[in-house]
Amino acid sequence: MRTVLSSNESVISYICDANSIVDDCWKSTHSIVNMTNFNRDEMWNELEERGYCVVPNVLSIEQCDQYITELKDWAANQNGLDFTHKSSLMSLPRVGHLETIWKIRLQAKQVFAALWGTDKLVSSVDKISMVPPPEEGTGDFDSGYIWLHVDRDGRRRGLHAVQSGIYLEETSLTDQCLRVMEGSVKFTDELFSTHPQACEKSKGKDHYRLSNSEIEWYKSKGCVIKKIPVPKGSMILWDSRIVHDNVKATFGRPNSDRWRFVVFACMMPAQWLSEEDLQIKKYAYENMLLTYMPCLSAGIHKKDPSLPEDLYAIEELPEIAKSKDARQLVGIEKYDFNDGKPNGPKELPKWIPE
Ligand SMILES: O=C(O)CCC(=O)C(=O)O
Repeated sequence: MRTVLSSNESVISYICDANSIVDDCWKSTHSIVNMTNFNRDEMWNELEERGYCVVPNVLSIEQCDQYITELKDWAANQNGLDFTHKSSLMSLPRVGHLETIWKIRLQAKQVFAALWGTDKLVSSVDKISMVPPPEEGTGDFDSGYIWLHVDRDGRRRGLHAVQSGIYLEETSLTDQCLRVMEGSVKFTDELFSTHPQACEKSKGKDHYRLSNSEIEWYKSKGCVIKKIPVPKGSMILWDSRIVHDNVKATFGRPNSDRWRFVVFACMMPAQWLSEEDLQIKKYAYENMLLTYMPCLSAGIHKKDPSLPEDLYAIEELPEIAKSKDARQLVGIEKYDFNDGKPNGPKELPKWIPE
């Protein structure tokens, strides 16, 4: 059964059927099965307690298969496309503007709308993860590489951003998974307050890679490292204070023909967008660049110098990226904040004083 999204002003609930999920290895590992009647409060409870939550059935199996076909067709026509990367994130210029990625991003908006209580949102146009089975050539299996990080400038305080991954393929524990330190969301402000060098290093970056001793520090707070397997068509939301990375497929895994397809999106209330953010987003859109924080100090991903100069995912913006809905999500088409519909939280998140 498909997810049914019903909305009234403040609460949107998810009704899902756990029987539609074939591989059941995820059932015992986290609380997704209890999330029939999933609603906004539940999402926030999970985000506050664990730092992440899993929303099943955002895309149907048929939609996922269609999008996978489109992405594989696109990839088959790219000369010199290299799928291997230490972090398995594809930062090919313009890749976030592929028509398929826009379709997925626009569908994911409903989940963020439920979360924030408004559909007036701005989004990142982020990297994607598209990883062929290492069994079929690259041999790029989990080798113990760890890149645990927070996507956070250490001067931020409290909740600022909720990130997400939209999964076109099922992911079980031996496939390439998101990995988190559960509960770490509660300690990241303290980490940066008590580790001034870490705070300094993270300044203006919204990305901070933890040292081994900082990982131990989170462990001493009771945070446990955990992989998050998910069913096909689901979405993982995470608070950017959570410590996370991803872990490649395990050698000898049962699903030896399984690809990884994840589209990343971070969406936040559009009324938090400043004039400065808007100028950054306009520049990024006009140049088809990849972005991360969509507001509250919007950020553009730097070009990966290891990529060939002339390799672009697409030549021109697809029509869908020029639609009103897409332009609103980018922030360059204004929402009507006086239409009587909810605008979401107004109060701006906090920063430490300069
Ligand atoms: O690939 C993943 O699941 C995690 C990606 C990640 O760490 C990020 O987007 O910050």
